[in-house]
Amino acid sequence: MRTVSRVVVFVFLAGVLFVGGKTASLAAQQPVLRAKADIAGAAGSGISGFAILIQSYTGILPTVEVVVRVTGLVPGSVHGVHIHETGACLPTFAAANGHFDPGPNGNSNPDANHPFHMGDLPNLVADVNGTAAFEHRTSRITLSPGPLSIFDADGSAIIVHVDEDRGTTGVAGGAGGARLACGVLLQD
Ligand SMILES: [Cu+2]
Repeated sequence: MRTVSRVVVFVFLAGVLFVGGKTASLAAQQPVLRAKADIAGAAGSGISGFAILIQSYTGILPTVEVVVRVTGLVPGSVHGVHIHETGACLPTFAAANGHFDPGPNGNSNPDANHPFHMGDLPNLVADVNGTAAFEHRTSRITLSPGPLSIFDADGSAIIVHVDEDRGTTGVAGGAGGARLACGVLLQD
């Protein structure tokens, strides 16, 4: 009986090592993809910043580290940030359209399906110097091709809002209201 248990344990461990090794080799084959955006407020606002996105893999699952940094904000202010569904900031920031949300709900209305859009991100909180930054890892988007890719036919942009994102559903302006700054996301 004891010998049988040892054999079972050995076979189990061998299986774990085999699967683990295969996972590691799959991850090694996946490219690390990068994207960036130069973020700017309206002319004369003094608001500027950047976003850097880096995709990596846990086994076969892609995740994206999103780093956002913005300066020129009112000290202590809080601002909603999202990936929006169109890669445009001109002629006005409205050109970026609604929140990036290819599915499964597929409703880019900022006041609906929030905060469950694929492009929803944490708030930026400005320090005493008016600088705000966050690092956030998400599995809601990819940089690589696929149904969650931010590089779809019309691209994507990152929007910083005037107000805090309160994470509400169905409340007008609850996702941060008017648009303070914008940056088109580009492959890096
Ligand atoms: Cu937004």
